[in-house]
Amino acid sequence: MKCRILALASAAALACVLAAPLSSALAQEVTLRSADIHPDGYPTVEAVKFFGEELSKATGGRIAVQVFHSAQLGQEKETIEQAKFGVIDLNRVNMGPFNNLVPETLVPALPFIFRDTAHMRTVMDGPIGEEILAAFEGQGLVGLAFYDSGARSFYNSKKPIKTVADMAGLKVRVIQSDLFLDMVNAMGANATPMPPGEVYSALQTGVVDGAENNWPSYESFRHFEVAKYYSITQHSLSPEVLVMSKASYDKLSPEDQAAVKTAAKASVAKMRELWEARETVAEEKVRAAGIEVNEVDKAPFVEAMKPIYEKYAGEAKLAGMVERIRATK
Ligand code: GTR
Repeated sequence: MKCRILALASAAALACVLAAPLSSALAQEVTLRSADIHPDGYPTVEAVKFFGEELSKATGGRIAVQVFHSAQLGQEKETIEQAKFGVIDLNRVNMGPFNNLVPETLVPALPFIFRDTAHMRTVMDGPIGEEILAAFEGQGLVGLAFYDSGARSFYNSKKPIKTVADMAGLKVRVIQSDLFLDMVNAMGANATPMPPGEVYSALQTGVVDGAENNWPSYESFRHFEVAKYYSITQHSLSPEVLVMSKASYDKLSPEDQAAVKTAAKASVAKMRELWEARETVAEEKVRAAGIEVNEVDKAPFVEAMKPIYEKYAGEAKLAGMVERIRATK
């Protein structure tokens, strides 16, 4: 509708005055819906909010992000499906629930693949990280950024795990990933895949004896109340990932797509800051609550993982990635 005929004061001109600013505003404003199972205030939730603020700044307020935290949109397997089909626009999840869908995500989730957090960050910030992000495309997703997730260790309600033999017979909840299932079984325990939202009551009722996670999740899911033996195996540094639905991404102009990628990268540094602070606070909090923590000699656990590497990283492409990660200083 052209608005040069205002002087005529016709009904059409009036409609033009009333409608134009509103309709153009509506046509341009987009709110992207993002899912996270963690509660408000958890570092992943706050990092995605920060991403949204950066994106909003870069687009003059045209694009905003709303984070639906606390599994309001479902557990991770469900929200991955929603993102694939464009029902939601963004999803922050761990590598684990992607393992069965995107083979490249197996590599950073492999047990003991990274020497430490600095090594993990260097790899995920570099060409291997870019290759893994690109691999989401085959699932109707755009990989945007990796976030820290600390180190995952075992905890249970029965006893400290000091040796691989201590794992025998323990019922351990794992992420819904065949890699995690086989990893825990190869250590001699009985793995049970389960969405995170069901773990507290499974621990409480004895459906499982233990699980594995980093300090912030152990604290935030309140698993320390029902599984007080935390054994520092640090067997996985499996990072988090922020993905966007390709259907939603393709609706944006190339400039806005670039703004999404830039804002996502900017949120990585923010996440690292938030994560480090939260790790310390969470560990202090659970220790003060009276949990029992023990150090573990990791070498026998590393040794027990050989068949896992053969099964999950035996194929040439993934084996090559493993080699390149090991060679990364
Ligand atoms: C957390 C991670 C979640 C989820 C959870 C789990 O550390 O942030 O995305 O994967 O672990 O164990 O299911």
